[in-house]
Amino acid sequence: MEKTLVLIKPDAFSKNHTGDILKRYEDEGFKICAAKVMQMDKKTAALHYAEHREKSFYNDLVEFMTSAPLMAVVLGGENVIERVREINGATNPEKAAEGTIRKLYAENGSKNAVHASDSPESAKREISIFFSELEIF
Ligand code: FUP
Repeated sequence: MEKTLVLIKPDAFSKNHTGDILKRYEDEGFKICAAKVMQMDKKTAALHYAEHREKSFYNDLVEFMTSAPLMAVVLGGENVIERVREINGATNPEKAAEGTIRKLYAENGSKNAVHASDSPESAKREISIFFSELEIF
């Protein structure tokens, strides 16, 4: 079964949108294969966002992602990587399609409610940052 990593980011998690967001994924038929509430440390955030290290928004991004608890989730199902990114919507909520999670819950292009892996390679790498094999069902 294809798997992807979703993060329900500190903005959405602190505003109690987690249940609504998980319901959207479950309603699409995707399975929750792993889940945990955690607060990312700087090291974990640096690993997860390694590809953005040189970007102007990197320090603010790490600051935000480590500022408060979030939920890390592994979702499984057919075409889950592509489908979850469609359900989440564009990075910037102003550009996100109606009904997408980011349109509904994101504050802006940084505090944007959710993360989802963008390719099979990213999914494998990102899942291994947050979960051990034994924690994934
Ligand atoms: P996405 O794949 O939609 O999560 O977006 P990116 O990989 O391009 O960006 C990852 C994260 O960096 C975003 F979720 C939020 C943050 N970001 C900013 O804070 N400012 C930007 O201009 C672009 C991205």
